[in-house]
Amino acid sequence: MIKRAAPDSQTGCAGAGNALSSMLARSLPIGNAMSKNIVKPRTAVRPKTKRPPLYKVILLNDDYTPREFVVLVLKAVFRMNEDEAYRVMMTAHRRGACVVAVYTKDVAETKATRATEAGRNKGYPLMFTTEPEE
Ligand code: TYC
Repeated sequence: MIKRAAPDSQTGCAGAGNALSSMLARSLPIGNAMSKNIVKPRTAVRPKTKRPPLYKVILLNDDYTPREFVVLVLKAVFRMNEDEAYRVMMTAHRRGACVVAVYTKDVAETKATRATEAGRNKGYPLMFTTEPEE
């Protein structure tokens, strides 16, 4: 007789033992003492599927950075094509700010820093910030 441990109350992984049980049953001769009292371990393996929190990169408008330079930076750092970059630049220009893209915290901060530094290296006040999404 094959016993199964109680299903894990946190995961509800009651069915996970089926493959193991039938494998053991097949590999042992019927009536063999080894086929008795096989207990599935209670520690069910729970796959980690939680997604990391995401951060927005935000482009801020200013009165000095040339439009073409903003487009250049958006293409280089955020891998945008000409049309995407132009639209994002114009949205920031008209509304004061525009969400450029969403990444994990590390990637968002690295890209915002690189893009801001690209402006600073040319003497422009171009600014990218990050903030948690929602
Ligand atoms: N407002 C700038 C100009 O008129 C262009 C610009 C657009 C600068 C967007 C920054 O995020 C920005 N030259």
